[in-house]
Amino acid sequence: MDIRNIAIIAHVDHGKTTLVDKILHATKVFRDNQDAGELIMDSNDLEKERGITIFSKNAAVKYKGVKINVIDTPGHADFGGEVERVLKMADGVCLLVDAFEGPMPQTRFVLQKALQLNLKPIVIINKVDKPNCRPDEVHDAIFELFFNLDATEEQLNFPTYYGSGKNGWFNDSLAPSADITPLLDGIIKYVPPPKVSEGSLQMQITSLDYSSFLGRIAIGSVARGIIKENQSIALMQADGIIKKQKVKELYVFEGMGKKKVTEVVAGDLCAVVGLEGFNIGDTIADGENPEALEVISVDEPTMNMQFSINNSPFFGRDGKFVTSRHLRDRLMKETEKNLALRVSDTDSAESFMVYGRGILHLGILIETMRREGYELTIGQPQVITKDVDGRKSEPFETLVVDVPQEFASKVIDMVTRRKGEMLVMETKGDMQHLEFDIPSRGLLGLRTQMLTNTAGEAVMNHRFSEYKPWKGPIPGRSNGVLIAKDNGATTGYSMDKLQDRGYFFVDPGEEVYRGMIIGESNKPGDIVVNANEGKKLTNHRASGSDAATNIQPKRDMSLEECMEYIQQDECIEVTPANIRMRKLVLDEDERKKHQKRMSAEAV
Ligand SMILES: Nc1nc2c(ncn2[C@@H]2O[C@H](COP(=O)(O)OP(=O)(O)OP(=O)(O)O)[C@@H](O)[C@H]2O)c(=O)[nH]1
Ligand SMILES: [Mg+2]
Repeated sequence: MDIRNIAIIAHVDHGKTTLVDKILHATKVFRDNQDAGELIMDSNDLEKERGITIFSKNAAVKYKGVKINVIDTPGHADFGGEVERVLKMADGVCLLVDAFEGPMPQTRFVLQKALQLNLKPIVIINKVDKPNCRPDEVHDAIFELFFNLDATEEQLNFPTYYGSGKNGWFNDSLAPSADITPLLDGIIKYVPPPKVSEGSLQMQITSLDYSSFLGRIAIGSVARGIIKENQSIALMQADGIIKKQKVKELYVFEGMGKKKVTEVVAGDLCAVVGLEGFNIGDTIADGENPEALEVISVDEPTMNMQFSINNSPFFGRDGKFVTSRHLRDRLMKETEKNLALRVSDTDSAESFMVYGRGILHLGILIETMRREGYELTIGQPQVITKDVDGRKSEPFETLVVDVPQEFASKVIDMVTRRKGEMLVMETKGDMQHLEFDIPSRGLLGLRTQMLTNTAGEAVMNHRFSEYKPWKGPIPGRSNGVLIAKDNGATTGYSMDKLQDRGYFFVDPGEEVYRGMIIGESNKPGDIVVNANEGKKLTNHRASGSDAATNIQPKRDMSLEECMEYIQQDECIEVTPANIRMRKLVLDEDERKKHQKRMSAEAV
């Protein structure tokens, strides 16, 4: 059978999943009367809600007698390692670039990986329906990017398609076509069929799927030979260990799902059920005569956070799973499928250290857990330092900010104070394009500050670059917080009186507890406030509703915003119904003693 294996790669939001959906539609994966809805490939609840792809996914279609395996990849930088791995299954890539934004940090990263693996690139300039888009300029910028990434002569001759995934067309010129068939023809024409070598079975596991019925499923492309149902194979691991195992079931990709088959021949992608204790990078080889493929590395975590049981006064109010045993089991289970995640025990039986690739990576895990009914407390995210050539080193990232001219100096000032160094400053129309090199620590909390200081106009993107020597202290949050003095419901009466001290994260009438963070002060330094006072004389009025109309609406903080907001002496209480920020030590006197001890130790 004629096969093409392609991965769709791009910066976040440049339209990968929309394109894959259009490919599924164009090749009639659905019956004509079947309404599949929008972005069917983003199938997970959180993906649908946030409109982003979190897990890479396989689909397969038939076009003009050719089977095209399509891999949709996530665009967010936290999942870059996953993209790198699944590229191992492809022979070509569709590099999508937004016709307005042009190449962004993640465009560079994914293209670099594709070029290194010598995959055939097809460039797609997407979203040409956008007003003010600049497809020709963007084409030049992409050429320059290829050039800077040391593309070969042949790679520099990349075919380019233009179009709009949203409007359902792609053509080899800017003239709109009726549909996306010009692009499908291009994929068959330019992407080479899979290279298969002669010899016995070899398949590298590059991705995994998880099913509650079948357990862990190994996914990869069969590089050599044939893999068969019930076959005895050798699972060859990175450390040289070879395990004899048996293939239980085999699947190939078809449409959006999988089809059970009895054998898969080299060149096709396949999913293997029945293997135990495998890891990404392991080779499935012939049982008699096993030969391993080159090991692939999985990206190391760059950030950690402490996960503990919920010990707030509201413990157990709305969660189903609240004990340290629940928490531990759930975290350990997660490491079976979440590859870049690590979990370790700590000195305390009630806390675990969780290591991940960034705020979004960890945030998604926490969000998933609270939806399943878990309660937990999470601490301030910390970057993971490493010893590199005898020096304490920390992760650095490339930060790109596009901002209207008038805010440029503010942005530079903000980033520089967080130990960022400016690398590029270019004018693009009436926007300023800035690039920085900044420690990952400096990025924590930057987004909110950036949006406040640029009237919401800044567009910022960043991705991990490398470990470099520790940059020294970086200033934390500049303003203090408003801390609740007592347990109870807040009242409009007292919140109204406190309005000139700052703004609130809670509404009047909301239940709070002593030591909980209920707002931000407009000055440095934390203040403990009484937000539960009732108006003395009017007892018969419902507390909470009085004077509420004059109070500024609360600032709603998402989980990720909270993660970037809290400082070292603070934590977040996460339950199925609530996300609350609080002080680690709830009692005011205890907290003062604790601070004194900490500062004494620091001297
Ligand atoms: N104007 C316009 N918008 C588009 C086009 N294609 C996609 N979009 C929109 O861009 C947004 C992101 O599209 P997705 O397909 O989810 O992008 P993605 O690259 O898969 O994003 P991630 O998976 O999060 O990296 C959605 O709101 C789409 O509707 C297009 O051709 N024109
Ligand atoms: Mg997507």
